[in-house]
Amino acid sequence: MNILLANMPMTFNRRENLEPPLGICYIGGMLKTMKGAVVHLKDFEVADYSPESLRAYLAERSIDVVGVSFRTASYGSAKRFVTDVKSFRRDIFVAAGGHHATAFPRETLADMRCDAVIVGEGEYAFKDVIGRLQERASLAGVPGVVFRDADNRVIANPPRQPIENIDDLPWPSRELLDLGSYNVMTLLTSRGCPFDCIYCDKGVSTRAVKYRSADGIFEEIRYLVSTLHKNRLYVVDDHFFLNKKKLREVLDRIIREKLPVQWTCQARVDGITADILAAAREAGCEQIMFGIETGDESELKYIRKSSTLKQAEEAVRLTKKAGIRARANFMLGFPVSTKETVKNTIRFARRIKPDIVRFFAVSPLPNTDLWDDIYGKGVIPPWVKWEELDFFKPSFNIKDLPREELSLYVTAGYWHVLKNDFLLEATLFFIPKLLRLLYLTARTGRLRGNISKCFPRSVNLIVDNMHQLSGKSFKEAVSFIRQVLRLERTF
Ligand code: B12
Ligand code: SF4
Repeated sequence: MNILLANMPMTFNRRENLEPPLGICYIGGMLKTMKGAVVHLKDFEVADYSPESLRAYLAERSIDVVGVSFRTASYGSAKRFVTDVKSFRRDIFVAAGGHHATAFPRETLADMRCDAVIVGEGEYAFKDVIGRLQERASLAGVPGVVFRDADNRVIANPPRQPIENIDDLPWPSRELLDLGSYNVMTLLTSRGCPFDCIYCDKGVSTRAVKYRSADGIFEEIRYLVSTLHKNRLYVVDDHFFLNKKKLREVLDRIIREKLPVQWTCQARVDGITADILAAAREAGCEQIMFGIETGDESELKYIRKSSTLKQAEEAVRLTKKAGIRARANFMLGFPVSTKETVKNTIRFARRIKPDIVRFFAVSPLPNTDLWDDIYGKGVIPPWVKWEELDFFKPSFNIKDLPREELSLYVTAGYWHVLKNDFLLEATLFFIPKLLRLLYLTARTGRLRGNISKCFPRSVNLIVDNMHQLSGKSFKEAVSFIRQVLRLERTF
C-alpha cells in the first residue's frame, strides 16, 4: 500500500517555514514499521505546489492513501489539496489529522469531503486505519477515528486514550523528507503542558505532560548530528524548561560528550534560573522564545498565564546575561484590552529589552476559552470561513479598539521598541555592519541568516512587521505609516 503524508502551509509556494513538520514525521515513523506500507512524505511548506505536479506525483507513486496534516491557519491549503487529490482519483483514501481536524472532526469530514478524520495523537490510530484498509475491513470501532461508512454515513468511533509512553514511538521519519530544504531540525522531548492559558488549543497536546527518557532524547540528537549531519535544532516542546531534572540530564550529556549542537526552544518565564541557563548555553542553546503575551497585570490575570511580569523581566535579563538570545512574543488586543493596557504591553516590551520582539494581534483559536469568550461557547459565527482567517491581522473588534486601530498599535509597538537600535543600525553602524555581513557571507556562503546576525533590529522591525502592510496600496501604506508615527509619540 502506497501512502503519502502531506503537511500543509498557510499559503502555497511561499517557502516560509524551514523546519521539518514533526506531525507527519512521527506518523511516517510508525507506518514504516508496518509490513506492506510504503511511506512518502511531502512538506508543502517547502515544496512547490500545483494541481498538475500533484497529479503527476500521485500517479508516479501509485498512491492509495493520503494523510493530510494541517492547522486552522492552513485549512485553506488543506481543503484545496484534498479537492485536487479527489478530483484526480476519487478512490484514493484521504484522512485528515492535526489540531483543527481534532477540534472539528465532523465538520472537517463534511467540508473537505475526505474519508476519515483522526482525532488527537495519530501514530497508533493511523496505524490501525492502515491495517484495516490493508485487510479491506471497515473502520468501525477504531478508537479516535471519525469516518464515512460504505453508505456514506458519518460514524464517530469512541475517543482514543492519549499515548502513555512516548519513548515507545519510533523516531520521526525525517529522512523521507527532502532534507536539503531545511537548515534546522525539529525535535520533540515531551508532549503536553500543565498550564491553562485561555488562548491555547489543548486538543492534541493536553494538560497531562509526557516525557521521553534522557537517553532516548540524547540518542536522537546524536543521530541528527552524526547521521543526518544536522546540528541546528528547534525543540518544539510547549515548555522545554518544565522538567528541569530531565533537562539537566540531557544538557549534561551533550556537554560531556561534546556534541556540537546549537538549538533554540520555547519556554515559560517562571522557573528560569541562572544555573540552568548557564548549562543550556554550554550545551548549545542560542535562543529561547518566551510567550510573555502581555505587560499589563489585568490582562495577565485574564489570560490565566500563571506567571508574573517580574518573572518575565527577570527571565529576559538572565537569558541575555547567559549569552542566549531572548525572544519575547506579545499578543495585543484581548477582549478586555483598552488602549491603555495595549500601551502598557508595548512599554513593558521596551523596558525589558528582549533581543527579538514579536507582536501578534490576538487571533482566537477554536477550541479555546478565548474563542468561547469572544464568539460564545462552541459557537462558530456564520461569517467564519476557516480558509480566509488571517492569523496576523486583528480578527474582531474590541470596544475601545476597532480592528483597524489595533493594526496601528501592532506596528507602532515594533517602532517604539526597536526604533533607537534600528536608527543606529541604519546610520552610525551601517558601514561596519555591512562589512561584517560581506565577510560572513563570503565565509559561510549564506546571506539570509547573516543579514539577521548583522542587522538584527532592522530585520525584526521590517520582516516581522510586513504582514500589517500586506494588501495595502502605496498610498494606503504611506498614510498607515504616518498614523503609526503619530500614535507612537503618545506611548
Ligand atoms: C512548533 C510549532 C510551530 C512551528 C512549526 C514548525 C514546524 N515546521 O513544525 C511554527 C513556529 C512555524 C508554528 C507556526 C504556527 N503555529 Co504553531 N505550534 C507549534 C507547536 C509548539 C508544536 C507542533 C509540533 O511539532 N508538535 C509535535 C507533533 C508530533 O504533533 P502534531 O503536529 O500535533 O501532530 C500530531 C497530531 O496532531 C496528529 N496529526 C497531525 N497531523 C496529522 C495528519 C494525519 C494524517 C494524522 C492521521 C494525524 C495527524 O498526529 C501527530 C502525532 O501524534 C504547537 C503546540 C503543540 N504542542 O503541538 C503549536 C501550534 C500547533 N501552533 C499553533 C498556531 C496557532 C500557529 C500559528 C497560527 C501561529 C502564528 N500566528 O503564526 C502558525 C501556523 C503555521 C501553519 N503553517 O499552520 C496552534 C494551532 C492551533 C490550531 N487549532 O490550529 C498550536 C497548537 C499552539 C496552541 N497550543 O495553541 N507553530
Ligand atoms: S504555557 Fe504555553 S503551552 Fe502551556 S497552556 Fe500556556 S500557552 Fe499553552
